[in-house]
Amino acid sequence: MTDDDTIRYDGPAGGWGSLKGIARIFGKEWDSPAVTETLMRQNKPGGFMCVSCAWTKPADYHSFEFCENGAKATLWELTTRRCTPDFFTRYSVSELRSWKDHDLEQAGRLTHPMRYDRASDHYVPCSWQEAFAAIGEALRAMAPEEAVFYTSGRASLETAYCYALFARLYGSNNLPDSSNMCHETTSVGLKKVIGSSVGTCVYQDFSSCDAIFFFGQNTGSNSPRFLHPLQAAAKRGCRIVTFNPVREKGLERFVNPQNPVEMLTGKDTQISCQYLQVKAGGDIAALMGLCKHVLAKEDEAAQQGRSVLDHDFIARHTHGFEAFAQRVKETDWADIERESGLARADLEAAGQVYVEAERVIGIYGMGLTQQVHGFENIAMLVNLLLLKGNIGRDGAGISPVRGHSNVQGQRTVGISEKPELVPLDTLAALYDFEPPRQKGLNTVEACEAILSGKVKAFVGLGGNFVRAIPEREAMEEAWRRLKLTVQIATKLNRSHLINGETAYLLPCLGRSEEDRQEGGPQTVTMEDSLSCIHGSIGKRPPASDHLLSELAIVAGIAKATLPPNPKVNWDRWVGDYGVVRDLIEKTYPEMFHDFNKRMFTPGGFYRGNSARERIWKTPSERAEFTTPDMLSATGFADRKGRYRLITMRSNDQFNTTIYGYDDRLRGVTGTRDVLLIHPNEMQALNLQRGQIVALVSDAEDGIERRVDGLTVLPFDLPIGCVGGYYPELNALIPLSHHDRQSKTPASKAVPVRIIA
Ligand SMILES: Nc1nc2c(c(=O)[nH]1)N[C@H]1C(S)=C(S)[C@@H](COP(=O)(O)OP(=O)(O)OC[C@H]3O[C@@H](n4cnc5c(=O)[nH]c(N)nc54)[C@H](O)[C@@H]3O)O[C@H]1N2
Ligand SMILES: Nc1nc2c(c(=O)[nH]1)N[C@H]1C(S)=C(S)[C@@H](COP(=O)(O)OP(=O)(O)OC[C@H]3O[C@@H](n4cnc5c(=O)[nH]c(N)nc54)[C@H](O)[C@@H]3O)O[C@H]1N2
Ligand SMILES: [Mo]
Repeated sequence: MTDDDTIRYDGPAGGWGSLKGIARIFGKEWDSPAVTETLMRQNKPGGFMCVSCAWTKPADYHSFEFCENGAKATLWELTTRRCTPDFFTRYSVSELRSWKDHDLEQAGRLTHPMRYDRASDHYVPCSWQEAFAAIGEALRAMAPEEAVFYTSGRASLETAYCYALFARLYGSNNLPDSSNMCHETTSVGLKKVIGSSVGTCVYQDFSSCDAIFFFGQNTGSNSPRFLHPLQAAAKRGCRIVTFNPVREKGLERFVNPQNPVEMLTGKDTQISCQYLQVKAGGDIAALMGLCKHVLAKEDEAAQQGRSVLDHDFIARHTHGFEAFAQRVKETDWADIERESGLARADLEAAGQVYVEAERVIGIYGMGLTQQVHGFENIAMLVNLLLLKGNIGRDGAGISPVRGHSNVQGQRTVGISEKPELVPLDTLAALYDFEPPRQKGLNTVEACEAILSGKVKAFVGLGGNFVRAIPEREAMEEAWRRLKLTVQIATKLNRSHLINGETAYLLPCLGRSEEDRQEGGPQTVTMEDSLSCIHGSIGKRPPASDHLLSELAIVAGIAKATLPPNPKVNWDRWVGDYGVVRDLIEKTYPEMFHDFNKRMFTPGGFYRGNSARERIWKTPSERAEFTTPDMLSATGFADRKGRYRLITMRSNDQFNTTIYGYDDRLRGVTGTRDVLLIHPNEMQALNLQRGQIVALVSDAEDGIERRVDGLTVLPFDLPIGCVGGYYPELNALIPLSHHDRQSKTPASKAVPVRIIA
């Protein structure tokens, strides 16, 4: 077999395929006036902000400022299907556990607050008051550190602020969030090396950069609107160099579905000028190779009295250069080639793009963050940028592409287990209480504490925690021992079917829906990946008359749990979210001044970033060069029969929400239970296309982890790497397999063996 036998998609990203992709899933629902009206308002000032990705919402928006996957996310929320009390009478919770993720959410929008009745194993309807009272009573009966308050990255700034405040008034910093499985490596890593936990780029930087170095982010599926500025950059000659084990369509070729000429002629734009299929976990080595080339060129230039490096920047703004340069020089090309899986000539060619470019942006996603040495991955990308002063000036910078639509913002307004990141003294003064000062639990620590029995209650503000985390089997078993589980959600998912002793499922409004309170229809706000804050107004009629807003649900639980406090007026806050925005402004005056006035600024208002101003909030007050002790980011040794499993997202999913069974842009159709592997590896293992195999964990910790029923498909991946889908394969990931610094689960290189 050869590369030619691999499955793939021959069209470009975007184009007609993206429109067909929507129509295939939603059929007639796609074509109703209500849907068209809602999509027209998506991502525009005065409209509502997409619930899909966190890519920025520019001021110069398109007439349809949405993409294939944004439309899918909106339609998924607007569905006409309803998951009513009748549904729960028909199916027991045990029965529902055998359903697929897709079918659970296809039951439609949740309509009533429900209580789990253990005796009958069914969910039964209850009143909001009953639910709040029972939750409050259970929380009051335990110590604050025994409860965990999880957030998935969709909830608004207003809700997130109130939720974090509630947890702290209750006495807990146990505020893990989806970011802990995602860009926590960024929050911890960038903070450490440049003193800012978020990216430094703004939208305009993409119009003036000369080169973009792109690591482990799948734009075509996960943030398709970002393809527009990338296409514009490529067209004006900006050179894009991509490092990814998978040849992702959007980073190769793109047809802009907003452009009638491109659509009719099928003319696509080549996005990447070089595409390097680095091994999973091979980026530290690849970046070492790039830096080695830059330093070699610097030596050559120095002999002619010129320089490649920005010596002035390095001297005035950085720390640790000498040690780093020494390490780069000592590192052998042979080791770099082996660990990255890339040829020296290719790395030198890519390094030359960096040498020649005046303004460079570094972009990355889960390919760098979800690794055991994820911190070193990010620190190496920062090292590369620092060599030529590519942080803190126009057209340059580091730009992590965030996941959920408000995941970055939630951290900004207090969702954090780390007390040092929260202005606790300000909160203490504003609300007249003594906030907890001890560190809370992040996602991995919360899982450990649930396994050990230290944690007794879990409240989930959105998300699908049990499905998204590693170590599925042990976690599901431990989950049942919890005293209280509360899930605030729009749609049914697997986490709602594994319940503690007392369990409630509380349905909330979606972002596209009108949120009418005492003070009239409400606005909510979110922060995008480029640190811009936007107002969002839902206009659709709510899916059911029994829904409450997320903020009202948080307030209901808080009131039932906490003693009265004259400084904390939940009813007033629920009645008018503008009051909550005033409180956010009082808590964070630098970022949120004139919050209510500025929230509809076209393109959002920028909350500022010290590193962009070259103010480095690190202990050395400089940007840090990091000298890593390893070239492989995997954290495990290679050996015969051991593969690096990449858990991937398809084009038909949003995290654990599965819209359909195709991954159009990769040529996978009709199933998600697959093992993707290079044809040469198949031959070596004597595997046939279509054969059914199992994967087992190869983590050497004595724990058996296994997933059966995977169909072998030949796929263009580096030797030694295999691919499959998240969340189906999460049972294979040990809880201990995470970034050493931030504890982000290392889902992009999991040690596995193939059982034929
Ligand atoms: N439609 C859609 N949009 C989404 C989501 C979704 O599920 N569906 N999820 C949202 C969320 S929460 C997030 S966090 C983002 C995720 O968006 P991304 O950051 O794009 O995450 P993934 O798709 O998991 O993987 C990213 C890429 O990393 C590559 N990769 C794997 N291992 C390595 C490696 O070792 N090195 C390098 N260089 N690359 C590697 C994979 O091939 C893949 O192309 O998207 C958000 N947007
Ligand atoms: N193996 C592996 N595991 C991973 C990853 C990976 O790449 N590989 N990625 C990780 C990443 S990056 C992330 S972010 C996590 C995702 O983890 P989560 O954020 O916990 O999961 P989601 O799938 O986004 O949550 C989907 C559910 O959210 C609820 N929901 C949808 N909209 C709303 C709303 O408006 N309000 C409320 N209250 N609920 C709503 C619905 O009930 C839906 O079922 O998974 C992580 N897990
Ligand atoms: Mo994420």
